[in-house]
Amino acid sequence: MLNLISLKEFIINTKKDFSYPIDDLVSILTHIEQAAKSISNDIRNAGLAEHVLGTKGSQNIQGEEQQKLDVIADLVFIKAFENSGLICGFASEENDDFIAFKSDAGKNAPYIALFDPLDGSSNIDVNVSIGTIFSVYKRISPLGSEAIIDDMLQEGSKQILAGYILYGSSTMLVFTTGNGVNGFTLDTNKGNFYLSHPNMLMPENGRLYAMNEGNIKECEIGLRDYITYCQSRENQTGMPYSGRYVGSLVADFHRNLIKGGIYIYPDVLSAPKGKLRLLYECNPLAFIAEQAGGLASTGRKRVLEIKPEELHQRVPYYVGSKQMVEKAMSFLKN
Ligand code: FDP
Repeated sequence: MLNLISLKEFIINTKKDFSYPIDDLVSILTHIEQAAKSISNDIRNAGLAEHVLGTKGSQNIQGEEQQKLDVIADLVFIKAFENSGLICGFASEENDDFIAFKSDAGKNAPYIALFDPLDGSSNIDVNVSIGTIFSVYKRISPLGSEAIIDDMLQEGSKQILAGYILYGSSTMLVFTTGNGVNGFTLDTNKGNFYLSHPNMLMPENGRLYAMNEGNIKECEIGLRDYITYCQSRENQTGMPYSGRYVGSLVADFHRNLIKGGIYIYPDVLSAPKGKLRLLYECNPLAFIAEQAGGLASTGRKRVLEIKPEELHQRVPYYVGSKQMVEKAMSFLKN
């Protein structure tokens, strides 16, 4: 039996790497861990419980149909944080506006959290991998007051913690605090996450590309040329790359993190600014990608440098192995 290191042991052992109070990091991750276990449990038993599968009959602010599990996961995270004394404000793609926790514990909390509670929700009902994406920032409003919109609209480069939970063939928690990336697997018998993927590094190059190619005719010419290059023998492997698209960003990202590859969601006619949300999806995974040696770009600009203008802002997204993202960018016209 391996000598397993639990999530908590790992954080305490590496506390020198975190520039904020270590107790805060342990507590925030413990809250996320507890919530993730509860959501993972709901997902694993989804087909057997009436309240879990299917649509909720409502839409989020972006006009997307909400699944029951989207709403359940959102509430689980809000509840986890509202009286934690750690998080003063919470925003997610499921709510129109951010939530400022109004209790004394909320007003005196030093951090804010941004969540995509359940990413890849169109895969929920068909038993395909889905995920949660999160990021944490230090608040900029004064302690003792309610969180404000400026707390939420910070550049991704200011994240102090970002990660995801992948509800795949096993449940994994992967995160960074700015000192590399580590992955933990949920031991369902013990109910704990243990270090399974230490110091994750994304291969510099790869032969997998992930994109919804149904949109290819609606993309700019440079991207069409890049996909043709991927499918040709002109690339560094001398063989066509393999197309792999789960349609759950977390799952596609995780595979590329381990095997090398690129994920692309460009601006298309039906989504002129791209589909993915800067705050809840692109920034956290960009932080992880860069910490693992990869890159994240809009195709023209480093994602982590964008100053957000609104909560639900979308951007085109190219993320993955460094050389693949650079190559894709070289095909795009300025
Ligand atoms: P979903 O709409 O199912 O929640 O941003 C969300 C996302 O999934 C990503 O996880 C996924 O990569 C992408 O959208 C899928 O979009 P398409 O169906 O347009 O390919």
